[in-house]
Amino acid sequence: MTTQRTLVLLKPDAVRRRLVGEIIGRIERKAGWSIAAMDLRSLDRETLEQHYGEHEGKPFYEPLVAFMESGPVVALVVEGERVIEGVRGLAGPTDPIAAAPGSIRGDFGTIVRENLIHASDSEESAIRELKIFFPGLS
Ligand code: RTP
Ligand code: MG
Repeated sequence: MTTQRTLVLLKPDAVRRRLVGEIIGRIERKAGWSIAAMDLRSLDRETLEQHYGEHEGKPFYEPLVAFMESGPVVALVVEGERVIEGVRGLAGPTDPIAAAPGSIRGDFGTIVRENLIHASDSEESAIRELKIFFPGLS
């Protein structure tokens, strides 16, 4: 057993398009996973700079931060067996055009920036991101 925790963000497009229930439903239906924490919140620039620091200086960085500030997100901690890899699989590739039907981005994504969901991409990222978004979680 490799029980893990991952940070999931349902991005502002998911909230605006009322896809929160649909996406959380897909996560909940995965056997053995559970939601350890969840809330709707607006992200400030400082939090986003920390979260997306690896992309600073790239051409898509400023539009990405502006998009993530454009409305509330739903932040979740999802827990379970190999959940880091698992939620990335449910989400599909970054670019919705490349994402297969059946994945969240493949079914609902429009453009690469507005791709509905963030999920930590490794154990190291999960630990770093959970500290930013849920510092009180034991
Ligand atoms: P995320 O970090 O949000 O879970 O997405 P990811 O790992 O699949 O993709 P990443 O490369 O980390 O990029 C972070 C987010 O930036 C936006 N993006 N826009 N070429 C572009 O316009 C571009 N490339 C990336 C997307 O919102 C992507 O999810
Ligand atoms: Mg990423």
